[in-house]
Amino acid sequence: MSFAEEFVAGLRTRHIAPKWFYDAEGSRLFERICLLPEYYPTRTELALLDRHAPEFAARIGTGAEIVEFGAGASVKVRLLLDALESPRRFVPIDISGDYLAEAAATLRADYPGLAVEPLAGDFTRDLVLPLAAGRRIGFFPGSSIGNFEPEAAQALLARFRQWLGGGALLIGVDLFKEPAELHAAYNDAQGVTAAFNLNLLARANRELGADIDLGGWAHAAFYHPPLRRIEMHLVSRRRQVLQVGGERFEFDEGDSLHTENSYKYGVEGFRALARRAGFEPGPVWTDAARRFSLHWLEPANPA
Ligand code: AVJ
Repeated sequence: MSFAEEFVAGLRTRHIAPKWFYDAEGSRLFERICLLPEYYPTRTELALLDRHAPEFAARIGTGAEIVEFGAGASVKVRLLLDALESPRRFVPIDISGDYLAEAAATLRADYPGLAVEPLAGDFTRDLVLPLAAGRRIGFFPGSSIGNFEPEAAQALLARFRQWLGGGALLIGVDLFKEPAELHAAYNDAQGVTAAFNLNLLARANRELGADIDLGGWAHAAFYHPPLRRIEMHLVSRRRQVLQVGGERFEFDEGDSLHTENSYKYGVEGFRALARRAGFEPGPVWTDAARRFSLHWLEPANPA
């Protein structure tokens, strides 16, 4: 489904998938989130990638192909690429095509020997990957896996396992921690996360000719302990009617649009999920404060 179709359907169900945050503007806002003092995941994961790069390189081996799911600006993969011995090809996959092309051009300039073959598309749908060039290793950093309900996360991992055809997956997973610390990460003082959330409505104005007053909506993000997830919503500040795609949608004051879930895991809980998806979990790397984890997953029955 297109953004137009899913946005209209989402106004009906009051639930829109977070992948629609990432138009070029949303991708730029997300890059700003990654630099926020409150948003610990990016900083923590980068430090882990940096510290353990030689170990990852040894596991990945020479002449490998890296496939990154949801590559964005392809910043993190550089730490891997820098440590690898003659990587053959890098295939960044992202839903934001414009953004992806920009990032690929920069990468090509910085890694002259590397074949960079971006693939614009939705990795939760049927996407056709090129034939592997060398041992294929999946890279799924940032805890984007947290955007999926645990069952969908398991199905997605199982699909990655098939795409990797015997190769391993290096995946970043955000961990449980104090609710206050989680809350701060999604309610930053500068309001960048709020702007990122509201960009969904701005995007509808830009792309769908909607005329939504952004001032009529508030950012809400909170940790929900029973489901172990951060939820993000857009909350209507007043009674209002949205007109999109020839349809009318009424919102009362306090009505919400659910825009994102971000599940948090324990190390063992995530390894159990990976096993259910057909992986044999290998080593796990975490920071001293156990804020974030990187997992090495091998297929349980390699092809
Ligand atoms: C890209 C899904 C990992 O859940 O932390 C950041 C997205 N949303 N701030 C996350 C996000 C609000 C992010 N992921």
